[in-house]
Amino acid sequence: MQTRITKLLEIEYPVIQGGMAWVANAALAANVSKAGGIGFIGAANAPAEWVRSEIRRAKEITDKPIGVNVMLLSEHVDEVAQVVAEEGVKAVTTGAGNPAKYMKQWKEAGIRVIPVVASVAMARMMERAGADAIVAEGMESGGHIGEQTTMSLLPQVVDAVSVPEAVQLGTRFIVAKESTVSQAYKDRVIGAKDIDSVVTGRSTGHPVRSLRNTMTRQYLEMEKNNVSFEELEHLTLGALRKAVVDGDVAMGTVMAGQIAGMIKKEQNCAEIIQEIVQEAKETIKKCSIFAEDSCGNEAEHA
Ligand code: TUI
Repeated sequence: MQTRITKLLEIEYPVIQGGMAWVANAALAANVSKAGGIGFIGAANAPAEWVRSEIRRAKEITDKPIGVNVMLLSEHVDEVAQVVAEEGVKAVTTGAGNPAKYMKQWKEAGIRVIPVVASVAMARMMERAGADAIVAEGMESGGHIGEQTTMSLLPQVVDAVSVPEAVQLGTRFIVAKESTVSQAYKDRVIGAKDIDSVVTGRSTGHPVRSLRNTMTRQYLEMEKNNVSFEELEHLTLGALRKAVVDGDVAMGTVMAGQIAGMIKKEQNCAEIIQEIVQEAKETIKKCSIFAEDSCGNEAEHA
């Protein structure tokens, strides 16, 4: 299954694993890459030396290309950017900001730069700044989100830029067998219904999607009552770690996309990727049948 993305990243299948904070460590990233996609270590707010050691750990597990997701709001972002360039990875994805400042440094180190964007304007800006590809992320995603749905964002980004666009999965890989998140977190994702997905923080300008729990109920109530930014911050400080590491899914932040409602079981990274590829192949086959018009002639632009 060759696409511009598989060629760019020298991978087997066009499947990118989202660089989820606390979740996407060397074990998850390396196993996604081993299975033919490309795994990304989520640097999130971690210190640069943690990122260095995770890159090295991932390279011990697999020779396949791996990447790092750089979260641009991190206080360690300059050091993380440097470590990524020093250690050498196949690709960098970025989130929660504009990575233009690091583009030259990464490209000189031979790294493919793939900004994650939530708007057409940012996609255009990133192409001009030299991005090799773009991930368009809709507001159904877990974690820090923009305003557009994937359904409207993606075709507009496709029309606006000529660099390749990629499909990225996060939530599905949270429940991978190789994912080291707490069992309580995985169980919440697997048990989630459509309406369990909520967005907190709209009033602060940093909207975050997660699964409804005691914390989100308190948070939304506080937002309704115009409680100060500091008090809201206090409620969620360290809360993702609480859910991922300690398994506190009542007071922790259980970040997940709306797609959690469709995720029913734990699977190996290889099983997840094979299933997606199989379904994609079947869809492509169906599309090619529909590409013939009612007279059985092939459509011109099939
Ligand atoms: O970054 C993500 N998802 C994330 S980051 C994260 S850690 C965090 N938690 C709470 C608050 C802030 C960060 C958890 N999940 N996805 C990619 C993404 N990037 N979504 C939206 C954006 C984005 C937003 C604004 C990209 C660029 C942007 O530009 C702002 C600017 O600088 O103009």
